[in-house]
Amino acid sequence: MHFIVTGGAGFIGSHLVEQLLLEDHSVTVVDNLTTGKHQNLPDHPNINFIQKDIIACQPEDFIQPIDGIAHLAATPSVGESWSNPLEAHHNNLSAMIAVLLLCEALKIPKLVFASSAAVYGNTSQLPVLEEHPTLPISPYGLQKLVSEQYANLFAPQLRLAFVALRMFNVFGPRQRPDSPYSGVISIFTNAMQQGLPITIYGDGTQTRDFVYVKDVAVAFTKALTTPLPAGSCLTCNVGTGKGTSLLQVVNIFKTYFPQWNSKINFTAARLGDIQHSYADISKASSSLDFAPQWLVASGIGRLVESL
Ligand code: UD2
Repeated sequence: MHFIVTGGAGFIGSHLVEQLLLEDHSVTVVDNLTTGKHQNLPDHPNINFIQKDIIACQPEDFIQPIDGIAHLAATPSVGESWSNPLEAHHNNLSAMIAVLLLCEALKIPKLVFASSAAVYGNTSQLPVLEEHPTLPISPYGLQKLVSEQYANLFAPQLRLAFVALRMFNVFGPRQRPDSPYSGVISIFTNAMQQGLPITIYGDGTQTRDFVYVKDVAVAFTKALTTPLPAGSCLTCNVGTGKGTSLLQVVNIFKTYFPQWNSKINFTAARLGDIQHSYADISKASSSLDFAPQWLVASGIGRLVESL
């Protein structure tokens, strides 16, 4: 099959491209390389690379037929969505409308969207179910939520099968550690590698549903390839269904960096930080046959090996 992956040169997108190639599909990657990198992509005859903003793409840019599009291109940062909400709105929400128009023009039957647990905000009920209230607490979360709602509105009209994958805390190789809003695992990896101290906001007992990027790539691939009715909409959490505390994460890191003996600075919890979060993944399991294969420890091990 032939799929478009927007943001295909980014962290999660590039792993998805690898998975699709592994399953013998061909892939058109659209990426403006703002945060993505060309080196993230393998050299493969079945990749066609378009260096463009998805909003600037025209139907003529694509080779047809297209069996589905995975839309991951975004400003993937909560911090930037606060500091530059208009640009984030353009990249996160307007881009989704551009993708829907492309689906219409190119008669693409399937759209899989990279949504986020950020749509839930500070949910207090655990595990987090897709039916729980969505009360985003950042422009980023709001843009992801409204993107889902646009697609839910357009899908029946366009006879498009739409899947929103609400990702929890994704980690793995190629995640950028360079912003305070980067995932904690990429920040810790970077610090440990350089023998630098790490900072824990709060007491480290907070838990997150850390899901390895290879499992996420498989979830996207299943969403792209599982036959779903035209005009239908599906929303699924993507996580492991288990919470891991930061203290547990630090202990895992210590096994991979036994020589690391820098300080752990404990400081005040971040404003708005939630204490516990983990997903209910039964919907992804029943609808997409998704079953995470990677333990947090083995994922961190592979990440460290990749350095
Ligand atoms: C995740 C998303 C964020 C937003 C939010 C919505 C990631 C990477 N971040 O934030 O974009 O969607 O969910 O709920 O998926 N921490 C430290 N030390 C550090 C960095 C972080 O202690 O150097 C703590 C942080 O305060 C938090 C935990 O580690 O308690 C996880 O932080 P995170 O930024 O990786 O992820 P999260 O769930 O807060």
